[in-house]
Amino acid sequence: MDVKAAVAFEAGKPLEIATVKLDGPKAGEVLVEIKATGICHTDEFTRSGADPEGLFPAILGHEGAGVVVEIGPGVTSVAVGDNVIPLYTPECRECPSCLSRKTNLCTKIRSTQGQGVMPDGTSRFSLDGRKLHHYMGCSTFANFTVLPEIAVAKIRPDAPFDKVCYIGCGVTTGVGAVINTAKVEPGAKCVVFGLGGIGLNVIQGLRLVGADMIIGVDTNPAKKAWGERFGMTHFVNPKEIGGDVVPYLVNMTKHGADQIGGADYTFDCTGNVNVMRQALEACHRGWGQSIIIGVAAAGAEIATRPFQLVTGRVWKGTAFGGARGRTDVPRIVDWYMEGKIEIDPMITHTLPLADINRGFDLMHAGESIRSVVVY
Ligand code: NAD
Ligand code: AHE
Ligand code: ZN
Repeated sequence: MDVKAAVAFEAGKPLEIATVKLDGPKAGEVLVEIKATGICHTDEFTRSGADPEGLFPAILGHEGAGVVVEIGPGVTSVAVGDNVIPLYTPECRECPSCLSRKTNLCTKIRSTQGQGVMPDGTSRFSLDGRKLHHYMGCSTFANFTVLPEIAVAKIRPDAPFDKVCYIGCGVTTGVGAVINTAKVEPGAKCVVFGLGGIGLNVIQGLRLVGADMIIGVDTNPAKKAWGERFGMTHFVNPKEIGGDVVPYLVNMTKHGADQIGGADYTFDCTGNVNVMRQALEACHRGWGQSIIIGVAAAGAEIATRPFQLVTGRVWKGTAFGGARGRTDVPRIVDWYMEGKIEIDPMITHTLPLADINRGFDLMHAGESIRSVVVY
């Protein structure tokens, strides 16, 4: 069938709108009509050429929501007409990782997903006979896409596509990093570095679990008002403090008789390896945990003195907020529908597919939190 897509032909170039060919679902797969998709910084990371796994030409996009319009043989967990959110982290419930209960990183289809193809090794997208790669197993920058049934979460029918698409990545990543990865307890003192589409969701996750001190750090002064909107209690702009941000944060978080400072939990939501080091070193001696969410460019490495870890700080990472998509995503949609978490104010821009490059420009300019393409 013919579908409308934004194609990344080459690294670093704007996406091009094209009518491309999409082959239908095979066994265990579903055809989904994508109704809306967010634009995440990770799409930009790959588009720019910074992603060591990036393949071109490709149809990017991994933060969508839509409707199942056709199912392949053997599909049992979803039916035509179901509303779904595509999952770049699938949940097969039978691979060693799923069965371990220690991680959400299902391995069932990860290798073909990284090669930009479906589990049978083929791409279903083409243009004039030329293969187009799938992206993160989702390719939501097309109005129809094919996904394995283990890579869709069935959601309630009354949830609005143009809002809950954000649960396909940003919301779940931020809120999940707090709940699933860090397991933050009420009363905790926390620091969030980078108040964009992910960091603001970390902040609302911290508010949800009852953290006492929620310090937001961002070099863009406009992010102060944004952080406060979702529960941030203090704001630090590293460019305005006239010194190193680490001792500044340690001093802010001093508590207890010994007056040793440092946060209980810190989160990197920038993808900058220097910030990741600051986030670790701003943790409390003996127990502070720093969670890396940001994705860094090919070749980038993190560093710190081993002393930081010897003295009890913990460095962790999280993908998709540690969420098991088919199980957790429908629950997060419920939280949104019940008013437990906010999404609407973070969706600052809604665009037609034809204007998708504007969404990337707004991200670069720091003007958007989330831009959503509505088909
Ligand atoms: P974004 O561009 O919306 O936000 C980044 C924020 O960081 C901006 O507000 C920016 O001003 C701020 N910033 C930049 N440099 C800074 C510095 N030196 N100190 C403090 N703040 C600084 O991006 P986003 O969509 O929120 O994504 C954030 C990161 O998370 C990206 O690297 C993205 O690829 C990654 N990500 C990871 C996962 C995961 O599963 N691990 C999921 C989604 C996104
Ligand atoms: N391809 C990159 C890795 C990028 C990465 O870490 N992606 C996250 C999701 S970011 C969503 O916005 C992820 O899920 N990682 C787990 C995985 O298996 O990729 C690189 O550096 O190679
Ligand atoms: Zn993302």
